[in-house]
Amino acid sequence: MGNEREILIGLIGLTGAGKTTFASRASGRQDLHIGHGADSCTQYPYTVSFRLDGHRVTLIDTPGLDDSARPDVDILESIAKYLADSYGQGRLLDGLVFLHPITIGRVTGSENMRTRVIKAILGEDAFKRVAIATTMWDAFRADAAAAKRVQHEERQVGIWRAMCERGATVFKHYDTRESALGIIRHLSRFAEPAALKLQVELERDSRLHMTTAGREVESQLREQIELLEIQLAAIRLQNYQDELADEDELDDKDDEIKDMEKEIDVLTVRREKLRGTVVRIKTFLATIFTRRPRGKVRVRW
Ligand SMILES: Nc1nc2c(ncn2[C@@H]2O[C@H](COP(=O)(O)OP(=O)(O)OP(=O)(O)O)[C@@H](O)[C@H]2O)c(=O)[nH]1
Ligand SMILES: [Mg+2]
Repeated sequence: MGNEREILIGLIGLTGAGKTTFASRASGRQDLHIGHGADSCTQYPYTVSFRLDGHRVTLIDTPGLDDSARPDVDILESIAKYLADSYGQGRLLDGLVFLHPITIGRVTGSENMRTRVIKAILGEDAFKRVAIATTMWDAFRADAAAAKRVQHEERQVGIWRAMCERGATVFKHYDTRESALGIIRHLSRFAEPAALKLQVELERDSRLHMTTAGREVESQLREQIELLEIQLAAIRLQNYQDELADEDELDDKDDEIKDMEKEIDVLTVRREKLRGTVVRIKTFLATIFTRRPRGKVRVRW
């Protein structure tokens, strides 16, 4: 086909959200490693390709984001490196499937933080290239699924609203090939792929903490450290005022203080690591050939 091209689509989401299952359903591949327990299964990003409607579709399956309430600098760094490398090779994304298991109940603080980071990585211009696919609908009886539907819809007026208003589409993904291909066709509707905000920003300045996503993670770390410091000061003040008579209670407070101090240390180390992280875009010769041509100029091979 004359206008055949490769459509590149990334899969992101929590560990166990069903990213690899989605890739397997879409491609018909039976040999992909699908998780069984709660532990994360996919360890490194890899690609799966297949043909659809005369195009080559390549899905990038990625390791899951974890559900901890702490902002994770290592995950941001590995996403940034992957995006920087593919950008350097001139491989831009057509779209992203953000998989979200509906087994999660109401919106949590960690989901909120994670979504803010994802939005910062993408940038508003890329929201229209996002399909938010909720998974695990078949895991519920009809009545429980009805309750989940309310939570699914609440997210569209809550944490996903900004994305939806700028063109992201929410799908109920029913774990079938047809459902997966419908989402992929939806994301294949653009004539060209596009750079994400993080890629454009890293090209200008390779310091991760200077990007919008880096700033977002840094401000989340700062907020958590500040909150812990306030709580710690309050406990110390109360200890001092009460001069607690009960020894056991004093010991409990000591443990609590130690745990909080340890947590502050962990968060501080992460913040320092973020400030020292540089992610360079290495431009390969291939970029000259594969970057999309400006105007009407066509690149000849
Ligand atoms: N019932 C049901 N189970 C699903 C669905 N999607 C995935 N699963 C199951 O959920 C578990 C995790 O699925 P994976 O596809 O490995 O999840 P993942 O997002 O790739 O996880 P990581 O690689 O750890 O990030 C597996 O046991 C799947 O069989 C779904 O839509 N419905
Ligand atoms: Mg996986």
